[in-house]
Amino acid sequence: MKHLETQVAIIGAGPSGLLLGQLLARQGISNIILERVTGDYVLGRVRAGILEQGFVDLVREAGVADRMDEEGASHEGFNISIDDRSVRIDLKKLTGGDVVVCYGQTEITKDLMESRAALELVTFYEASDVDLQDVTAASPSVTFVHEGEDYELKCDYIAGCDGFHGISRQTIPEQLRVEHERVYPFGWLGLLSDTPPVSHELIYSKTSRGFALASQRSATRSRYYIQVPLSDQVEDWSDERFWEEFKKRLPKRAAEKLVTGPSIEKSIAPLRSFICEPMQYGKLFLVGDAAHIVPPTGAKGLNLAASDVSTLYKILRRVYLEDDKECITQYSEIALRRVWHGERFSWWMTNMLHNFDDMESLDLKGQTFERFMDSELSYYLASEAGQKVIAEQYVGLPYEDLA
Ligand code: RFL
Ligand code: PHB
Repeated sequence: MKHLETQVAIIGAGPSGLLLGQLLARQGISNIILERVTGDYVLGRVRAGILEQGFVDLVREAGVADRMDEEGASHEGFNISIDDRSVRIDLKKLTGGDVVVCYGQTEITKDLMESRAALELVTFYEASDVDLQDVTAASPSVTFVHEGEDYELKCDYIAGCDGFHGISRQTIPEQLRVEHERVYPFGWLGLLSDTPPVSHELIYSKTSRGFALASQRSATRSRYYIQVPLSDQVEDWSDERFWEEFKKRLPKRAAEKLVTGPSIEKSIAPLRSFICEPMQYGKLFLVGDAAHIVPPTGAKGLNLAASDVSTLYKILRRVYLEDDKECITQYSEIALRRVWHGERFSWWMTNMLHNFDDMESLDLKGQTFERFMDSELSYYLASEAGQKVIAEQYVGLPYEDLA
């Protein structure tokens, strides 16, 4: 058994773990990251694209913003279309100046990985059998296996940044955990292609054929999604079939401009709302997808991960730089307040924009639910007050300070 020591052990090298590690290291707080898969595998996952201002600020504070500031595109608005009627949500005007930045999660992750390597901070990729020990004791530890060798990593605190399928959450005893969950009766089929985006701003499109989203990664790379039944497999969707269906779900004016091409990536993601309470147990803090999942309709998943990171970073800074160990008890409450708002917004947007017509699993019959949601969406889009409610949440609610 090899023995290691650090101040903060971080489980998972997704955006949550890497961003936290980078912020802590810049304050002289030592940390080691344990990641189950390879760095290339992490970078191969195509996910989020929209960053709130709070996220952007945090990346700047972490000192890894050069490429994001250079290549990220500021989006001052987005469009919601119902069949063929489009309404532009003018984020900048409706929020008094706030915008979002379009820059892929993959790129942020890459920037963070490169910075971590340059600073020679320790990351164990392909760490297996990661196990959390004594998380309520004075000195917890994490055991793991790397290249056939057993390790014990002693630490002061553990950040569980290991995503929805990670092991950290299971360390909180079942009787102390409350899990809220809703699984939606459809998924999103996403396609990435080197084609110019159909519109320079995102289009969220509700149609009788189902939902579609036109997003992008750059001026030459598009990211498009369509709502599909959960029973569909990626193999059921040739590129041709995808383009044909996607085009039908776009407003006419956009559809006419659609440029198609071969897919670089294509995958189906199930949609889920999930929250684990509390987000802390002893010296273990859950961060990001390890504690909560949102359906992607509100572009909130990565952004909620960032607000967790920000809260935990403020706490650990106070612990180590101001010797205040009491403040750790604030983590769960502060993080969860913002998480619930993001969850509610994502659930609401998902309900309003998807087709629930033939869904049997809802309290209300699918068609009745659908009619309520049609009414809800058209009501909010019809007034500036309604649009403001959408805009304020889309750009992201403020981060809360510690008490
Ligand atoms: P991640 O990215 O899942 O990373 C967790 C890492 O932990 C590792 N791991 C382990 N390591 C060691 N030991 C174990 N036992 C481990 N188990 C797991 C995993 O290998 C992995 O590397 O979680 P993190 O860092 O909290 O980041 C969360 C975000 O990835 C996620 O919230 C977003 O991608 C969600 N999301 C979006 N969020 C936004 O804010 N804006 C968007 O526009 C947006 N679009 C999306 C999305 C997610 C999507 N999918 C596929 C779920 C679009 C899609 C399609
Ligand atoms: C994306 O670009 O992948 C994306 C953008 C906005 C969303 C979801 C996904 O709401």
